[in-house]
Amino acid sequence: MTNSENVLKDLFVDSRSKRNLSIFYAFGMALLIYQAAVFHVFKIDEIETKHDIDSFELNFVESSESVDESRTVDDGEREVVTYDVSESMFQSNSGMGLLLINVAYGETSGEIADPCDTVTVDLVPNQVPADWNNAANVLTGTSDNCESISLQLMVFPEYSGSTTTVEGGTQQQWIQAWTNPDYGNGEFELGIEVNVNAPITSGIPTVQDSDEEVTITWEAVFFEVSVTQL
Ligand SMILES: [Ca+2]
Ligand SMILES: [Ca+2]
Repeated sequence: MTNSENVLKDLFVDSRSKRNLSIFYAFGMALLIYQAAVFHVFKIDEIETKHDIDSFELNFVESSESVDESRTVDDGEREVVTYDVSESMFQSNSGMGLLLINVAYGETSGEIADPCDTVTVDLVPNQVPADWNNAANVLTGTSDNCESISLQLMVFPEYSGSTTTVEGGTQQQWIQAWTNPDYGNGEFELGIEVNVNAPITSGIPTVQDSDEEVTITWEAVFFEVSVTQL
């Protein structure tokens, strides 16, 4: 008989060991009952705490800065125009929600029956803090019928402008979460490319279409957040 077998035999045969085992089981049961009680109390506590969580309504009031700029781009060329939002906008608002860009053009050659040129624009993702990967972004666009092109960049993460209800935290914490002067603060870069579509009369030396003038409107949409406890 090995030592370990001896131990097992002793444990079950020896009456003192049997008593020890009974004490052990009793203690184990007591522990289980205690744990169940603690769990029950904790759950009740947790449920009560849930009723104590504050709810807040977030409201956003928007205001914008708008800037126009015209640029003549030669046929086959790509130019980059830049835009810095005024620092005062960051100081007087909670944050910048989004950037809207409109690019308009016509046919300015003055030639009869000169078709609209092809204009392609792209907002260059760069180091300006913004929600560059947001699915709602429209960073490129093209037009060949003189209709204007609209782009959109979501700037402040998760900003939608809609009134929302949130739970937990404090009023001050929610104001802080929605106050940040960094998003949108920097130099945006818009690439503009023009490819002319010449009139059919362009074989005549005096008839030329070699460029197009585009007008870019930058609109930086800011918001002021207000937080109301419900
Ligand atoms: Ca043209
Ligand atoms: Ca043109």
